[in-house]
Amino acid sequence: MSEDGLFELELVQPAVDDAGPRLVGPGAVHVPGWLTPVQQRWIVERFGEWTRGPVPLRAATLPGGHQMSVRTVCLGWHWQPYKYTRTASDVNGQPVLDLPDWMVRLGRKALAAAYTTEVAADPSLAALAGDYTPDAALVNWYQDGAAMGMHQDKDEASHAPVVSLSIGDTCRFRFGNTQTRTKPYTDVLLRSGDLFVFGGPSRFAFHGIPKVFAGTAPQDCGLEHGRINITMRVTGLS
Ligand code: MD3
Ligand code: FE
Repeated sequence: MSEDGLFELELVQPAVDDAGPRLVGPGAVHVPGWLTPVQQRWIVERFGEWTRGPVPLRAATLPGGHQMSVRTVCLGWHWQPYKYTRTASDVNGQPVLDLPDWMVRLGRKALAAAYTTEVAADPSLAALAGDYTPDAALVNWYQDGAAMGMHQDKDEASHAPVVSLSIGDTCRFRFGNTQTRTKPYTDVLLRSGDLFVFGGPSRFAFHGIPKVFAGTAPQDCGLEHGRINITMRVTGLS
């Protein structure tokens, strides 16, 4: 069976060992189903508010002129290829929304959860969770075949972990290595409610979203179609 076929089979019939937390790389922890359906629906409502402005959801244009298929709204700091700014100078010049306190607290809980799971028990990393203070979040919206190519996130001056939350359609997430955008990599299905934390040596690994499986969002997540991904970051800027 093709790789695509295998993944699509897994969508309807998840592997039994798919439910627990998993260490995907050093410092990279996948915690399936971390957000409850109630939390997911509440975040989807906030997403509706964020997209009302002052900066709209937008597809960033890369330096070569290529427009990304993923659309993004930012909190705390506005990301544009390849820097963080306080105003959306590449969109409409408006100031970026604040990063809400609840998201900082959620980020701390996420880090503590990921680094205390049995697979990833790392007391030194877990101890840092209380001090974790993300100051930027990129909120990505995937619709109609949107995908994200392999890249590294290195516009941040800090090496602090990135916290990622998924809501809506299931996607294939490709977690690579720090040296090249090609193999070796590990493919992981990310479903609605999943948490992924990227710290330590995994912080600067190449990664991407080769595919979103349309129509796989669970009934109770608050989205009928499409996928939201929130990534919290510490920019290290001031
Ligand atoms: C590993 N987002 O916004 S989340 C991004 O699903 C981004 O929208 C994808 O890659 C998405 O930059 C993947 C997982 C993720 C996010 C940030 C990372 C993995 C990461 C930063 C460093 C290493
Ligand atoms: Fe990224």
